[in-house]
Amino acid sequence: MAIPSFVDQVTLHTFGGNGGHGCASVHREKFKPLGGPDGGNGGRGGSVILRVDPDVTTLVDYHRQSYRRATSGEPGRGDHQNGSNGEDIVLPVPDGTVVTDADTGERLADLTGPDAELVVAQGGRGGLGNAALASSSRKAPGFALLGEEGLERTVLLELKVVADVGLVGYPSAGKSSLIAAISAARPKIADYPFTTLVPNLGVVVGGDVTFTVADVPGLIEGASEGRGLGFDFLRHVERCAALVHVVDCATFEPGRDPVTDLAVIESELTAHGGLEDRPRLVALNKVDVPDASDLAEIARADIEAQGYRVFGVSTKTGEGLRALTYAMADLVAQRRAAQPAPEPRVVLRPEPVRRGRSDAEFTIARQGDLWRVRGDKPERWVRQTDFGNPEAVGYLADRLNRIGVETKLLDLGARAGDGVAIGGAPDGTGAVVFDFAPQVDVGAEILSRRGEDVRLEEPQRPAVARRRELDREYHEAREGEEQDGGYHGVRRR
Ligand SMILES: Nc1nc2c(ncn2[C@@H]2O[C@H](COP(=O)(O)OP(=O)(O)OP(=O)(O)O)[C@@H](O)[C@H]2O)c(=O)[nH]1
Ligand SMILES: [Mg+2]
Repeated sequence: MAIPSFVDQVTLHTFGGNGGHGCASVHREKFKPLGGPDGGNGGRGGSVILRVDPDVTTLVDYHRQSYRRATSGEPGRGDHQNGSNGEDIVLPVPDGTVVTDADTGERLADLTGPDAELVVAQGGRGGLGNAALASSSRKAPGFALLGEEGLERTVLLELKVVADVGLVGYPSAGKSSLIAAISAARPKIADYPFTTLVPNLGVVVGGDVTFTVADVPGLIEGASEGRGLGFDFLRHVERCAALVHVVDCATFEPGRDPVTDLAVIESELTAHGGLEDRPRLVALNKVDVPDASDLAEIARADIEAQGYRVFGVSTKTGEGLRALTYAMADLVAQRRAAQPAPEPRVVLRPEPVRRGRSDAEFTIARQGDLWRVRGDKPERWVRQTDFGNPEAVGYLADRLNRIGVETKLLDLGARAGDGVAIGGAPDGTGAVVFDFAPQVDVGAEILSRRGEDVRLEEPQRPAVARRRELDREYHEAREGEEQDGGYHGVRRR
């Protein structure tokens, strides 16, 4: 299939850049062996941004190239050098582009107005280097935070032309001719059907109202079932304040006359739906042709009886165009008065909802045999952790404790050794699972000292290991005695 030159619906895959990792480094200088941590921060990943550009009228670029990736941030380096940020990529889109999340179906934005923009795929944050992680209690961190991955999002872009008045009618009724006659637009006009393949837009001045008019490709009976060019193009008149039926009074096609044509187009509009409340005008066109003028006069009474305002016009001679233009301007002005223009939204950033207050920073729920911790912070912290580095894991534990995850788990009845899952998809896949090893006092039972994490201990020195083993045997033996007064001996691994 040939590549089309106009596309008004496209699926776009976007990838934010990854954040650069922080760097763990120690300053080195002659005669200063302990120069302190000097690892720089990673740069943030670039974002993919959609921005309205009035010069762009089609989504065809994204049809040709539907994967767009922003660059990643650079990692930090020693000597306090921060990594550079990844570059954002800004994708120009036409005014009136509606953006929907392809996975959830959520409407993300309706981009109207110049420079309206949407950050579709946010780049990841860079990780802090060990210089930034140093504090009075942690003077020389031997770890840095990882950069976060950029967001990935697949979106459906849909162009809905932003026009005040929409022209509808049979092919060759003179819709494009009407736009050409009342505005400076110069759409293609020809005497064969389906000359117009993409909507044309024109700016019209009627009295003191300036408004835009769009036509859509011609409709025929059965367009809703896909005949002709179909009726999908009607989405381009969905935003219009008013519709104008352009009716051809000079056609010799059998079975066609203004009243029937109008009824056919109306039933296509009904099949499309959502346009019922839009006021309509009827333009009986081509009255410069003598027979057409007669036919228009006969049809007028009938159509007016149906409640329409009717205008006999000729785009050739200009007859009736002034009255029609003023009537359009009136409808536009009424609509504008009824709905004050919404505040222009400039930057939209669909980000996960922030849970700001400290009591709502995380939630814990029992899921199967796991305790599932959810919350922006805990999930982000897990992503930033280099699990190959025990010190980094300890830092994570400290951060989680600081917001009270451990206390909450204990309150809920979690026991040492229970699985605790953080992050991952809503169904739990991809989460990081820990064994719960509380470090705070639980009654008289102290599992390990604060600042010490039994899970992370390196193989111990033989003497220490032997002492602990003896301790354990003793306690197990005592427990056995207390339970049933007997001595059960000691199981050995
Ligand atoms: N005599 C006469 N011819 C007209 C008038 N308006 C349009 N035409 C002719 O009708 C034909 C179709 O006009 P278009 O403006 O291309 O019609 P359209 O409704 O845009 O048609 P599609 O784009 O195919 O749907 C052209 O040959 C025009 O010159 C008019 O007022 N009088
Ligand atoms: Mg046309």
